[in-house]
Amino acid sequence: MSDAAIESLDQLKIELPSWGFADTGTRFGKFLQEGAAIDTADKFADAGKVNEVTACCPTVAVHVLWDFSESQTPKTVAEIATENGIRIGSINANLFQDQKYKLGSFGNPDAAIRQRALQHCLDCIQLGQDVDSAYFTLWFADGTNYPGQDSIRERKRRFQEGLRACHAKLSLEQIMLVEYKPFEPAFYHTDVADWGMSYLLCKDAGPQAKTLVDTGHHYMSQNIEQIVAWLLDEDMLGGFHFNDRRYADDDLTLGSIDPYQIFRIFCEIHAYANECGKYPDIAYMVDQSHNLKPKIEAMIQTVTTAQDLWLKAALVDRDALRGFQQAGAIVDAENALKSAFHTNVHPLLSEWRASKGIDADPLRAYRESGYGERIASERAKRRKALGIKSETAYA
Ligand code: AFD
Ligand code: MN
Ligand code: MN
Repeated sequence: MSDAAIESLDQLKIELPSWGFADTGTRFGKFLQEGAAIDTADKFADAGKVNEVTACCPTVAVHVLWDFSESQTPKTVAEIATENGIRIGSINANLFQDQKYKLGSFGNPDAAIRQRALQHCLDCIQLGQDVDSAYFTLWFADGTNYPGQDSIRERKRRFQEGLRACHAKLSLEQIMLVEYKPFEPAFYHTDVADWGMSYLLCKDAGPQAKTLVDTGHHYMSQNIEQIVAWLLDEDMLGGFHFNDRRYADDDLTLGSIDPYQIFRIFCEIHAYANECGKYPDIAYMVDQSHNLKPKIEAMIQTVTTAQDLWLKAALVDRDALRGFQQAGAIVDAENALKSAFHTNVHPLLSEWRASKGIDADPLRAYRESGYGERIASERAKRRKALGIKSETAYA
């Protein structure tokens, strides 16, 4: 059982978000970190370091407006990633920052703005083809803030039109991920608010469109593993954005609030693999951008927590569980999960890490490398030389 569990860790390739290494913040401001990445090369270097100490993060997700500039060709950016031992993963469109998107992007009542948003997406899809990216990820901030502001049904149809046009541009190698989120920044209705809306829009767009489950994008009481199970069973689970939340979409590190929920989500993945004989081909991506924790340490913490919970879920005795379920032996069935969840998997993780030639404790290895101190000093000098001022709290 434990050999198979260790082997299954090779399935868990975790994509890192470029934006998680730069100074970001909440709508109330930013707390700047000296070691935060200044440019894309820094972000890729940091992602490369996390991959070096964890051996399970070969790709980095990029945000087109933040990671690509006129001065760099996509190929150049892809080469910078390769130089750091990683590859570009998902291409994330940015349909929420530009002033023109005030009333939405694909959902905007103005056809000219919808066309601009679509063109941005078509450019992103082309960019993905230029850098051999497998995933094109869409998250929409679209929605309304007041009853009566716009027609909910008309906006739905605008999204169907825009997503069909995106899907038509995809190469055979690309998958389009449509992420849902119940609210924020729209506060009356969000156009793609739950898994059902994403599922419907993806089915309508075409066979290469799948739903992206951001683990922070659910109301407090929602059963996320049930959503994952349904999407898996319909072959519509495109992947995850990993983070945690206590109240809303807080982008806290995975498992920091509710590790048992992530364990139960991973149980659905392992149960699927146990039944189908292979793991689903989905994207496991981190989506966090921390204000308080040191960014690289927070990323290592998220990745190692995901591996820990994945291994625990792999240890559930599924044959015994099926027997308990058939027999209606509820206590035994629940205990089959709980005993796996309470198993200390550090020895198994150490065995896997030894097989990859890395330290059993990635965070310790990172701290002992002195990388954090080096980049803090080097980037502080660069910020000064570039005249990058520390921003006010309400930037
Ligand atoms: C925000 C959004 C969403 C998106 C992420 C990266 O809520 O999760 O995936 O930014 O653009 O967290
Ligand atoms: Mn997300
Ligand atoms: Mn989010």
